[in-house]
Amino acid sequence: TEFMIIDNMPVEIAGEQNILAVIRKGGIELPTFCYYSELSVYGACRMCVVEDKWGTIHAACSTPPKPGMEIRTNTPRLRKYRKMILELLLSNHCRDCTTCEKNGKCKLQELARRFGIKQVRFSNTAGDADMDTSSLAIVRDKSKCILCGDCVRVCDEVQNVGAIDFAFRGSRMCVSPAFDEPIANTNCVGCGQCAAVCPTGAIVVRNDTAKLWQEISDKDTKVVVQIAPAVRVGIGKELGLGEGENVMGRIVAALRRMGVDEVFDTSTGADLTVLEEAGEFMFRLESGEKLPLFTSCCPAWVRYAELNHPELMENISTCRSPMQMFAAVLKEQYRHSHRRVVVVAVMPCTAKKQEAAREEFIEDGVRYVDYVISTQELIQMIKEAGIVFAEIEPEAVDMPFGTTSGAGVIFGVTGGVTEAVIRRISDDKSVSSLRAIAFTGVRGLEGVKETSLDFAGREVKIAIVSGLKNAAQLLKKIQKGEKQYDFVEVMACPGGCICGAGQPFIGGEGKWNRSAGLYEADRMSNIKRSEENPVIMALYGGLLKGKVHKLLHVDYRR
Ligand code: HC1
Ligand code: SF4
Repeated sequence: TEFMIIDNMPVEIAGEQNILAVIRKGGIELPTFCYYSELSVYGACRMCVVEDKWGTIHAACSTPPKPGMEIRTNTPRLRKYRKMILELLLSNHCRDCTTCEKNGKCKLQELARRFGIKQVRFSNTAGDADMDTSSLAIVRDKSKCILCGDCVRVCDEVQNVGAIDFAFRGSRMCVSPAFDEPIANTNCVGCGQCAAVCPTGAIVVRNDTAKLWQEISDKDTKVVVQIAPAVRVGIGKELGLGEGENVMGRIVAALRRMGVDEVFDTSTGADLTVLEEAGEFMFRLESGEKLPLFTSCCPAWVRYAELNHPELMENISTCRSPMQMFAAVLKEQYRHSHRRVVVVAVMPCTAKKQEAAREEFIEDGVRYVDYVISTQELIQMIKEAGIVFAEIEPEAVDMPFGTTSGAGVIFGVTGGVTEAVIRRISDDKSVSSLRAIAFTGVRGLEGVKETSLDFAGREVKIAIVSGLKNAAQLLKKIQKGEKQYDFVEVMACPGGCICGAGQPFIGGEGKWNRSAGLYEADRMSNIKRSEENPVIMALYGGLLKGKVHKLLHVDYRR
């Protein structure tokens, strides 16, 4: 084993790319604005500077570890240097912290507090707010940007979109879409990953909570809420519980206290999606047409395909996303309600806000999904209402759509849709077959997975990708003929919905807890297969009769 010395303590080097990673492993929370292990190293913010034994200063993020290296992370010089950087950043940054969307979660605010910045020695050159509110998913304010470039790199390196980049030089430098267009007019897909990594309030998730409070307080409005699979394992940590803990029952209870009228689980909608998508898949396998079939539940992926691969649109499943299927069912169910009915979706996702506003999902001027609230927004509402989440008693969702299957719940993690569809189409309905499916390679948070299965005497090939860059690379191989698949699951966010940009941000290992939380929910569910969910059968025999196409499918090519 090889070691380096960090603040007089030996720390093992185990393949880390830079000393920053070794230092953090050694238990020192070195500050940075621009470092994420998933992104390329930019080395712009200089907050992670350290000293070697000769007093030379290095940026830890871009210095490779060497055995025997001696590093100090906290010397008078380094403290002075970091304070200087923070003061320079603050001198050019608006300080309306109390009214900022990022208040309490801003890294600049956090580090200013941590390093005890009590005054800024430079004059304030911050301009006025410079807002771009054109997107339904994200809001940009250039005046809060510290030029760390995290958003630029995630959009390009992880999502292969490149909607934003650095523009101008020197003091005019900023991050902007090409030609300073509003972001909504670009190829942005609304995935929100830029907001997830932004350390300040320069890019945030759009906040729609005020409108929802308004609806809740309106006595003539019936507020019906559906909760996405991934939310239950993403919300707990910030409300005093464990990362990845399934707190669905508490969410339901909290929403009721807030005053909503009915609460349901989007996993029920996912069960509908499984039946429709599996049916569509079997039909295409038989006809041999429009293969591979691409999944359609992720709206950022659908948008990406529309913008970059119009030729693939006929391969994308015609199934509406579970959120939209369920919303259509709910609107149909309450069609004759004497009160105005609004459907609210609590989602781990920012792109769902855009999906809800698509013209395909508006009928007679009314949306199927009236409001999409991110997990983070729900956290804010719970806090605003003064609900002590960790102490609230869990409650069950409402009837008549109160049952879900484990297959529907695992939609929230990459590979979940595929596993649910395989459960549906495999002939062997035994418990051992169920277990075997879990070990075919569908599980795990890797960005690209492959599996195959026997169906009606032929080998069916499947790919599962998350992160649009991974999707783009796979598409290239498919189009070049290097790879051939029958079914491809795509989720825009790396890891799937559990890592959606509407969730509290987790870098690193926490996502495994969220994934484990959903698989545990599946294990604990006494219905494993979507077709065994009694609600679904009742729907096909009742409300959906003659309306399956109208309520559950969509043609994105209109
Ligand atoms: Fe998802 Fe889906 S799984 S897209 O990741 O298919 O957002 O959680 O709700 O619609 O069910 C998100 C999650 C979610 C849909 C389902
Ligand atoms: Fe890029 Fe996604 Fe941000 Fe749009 S929302 S700018 S696609 S990272």
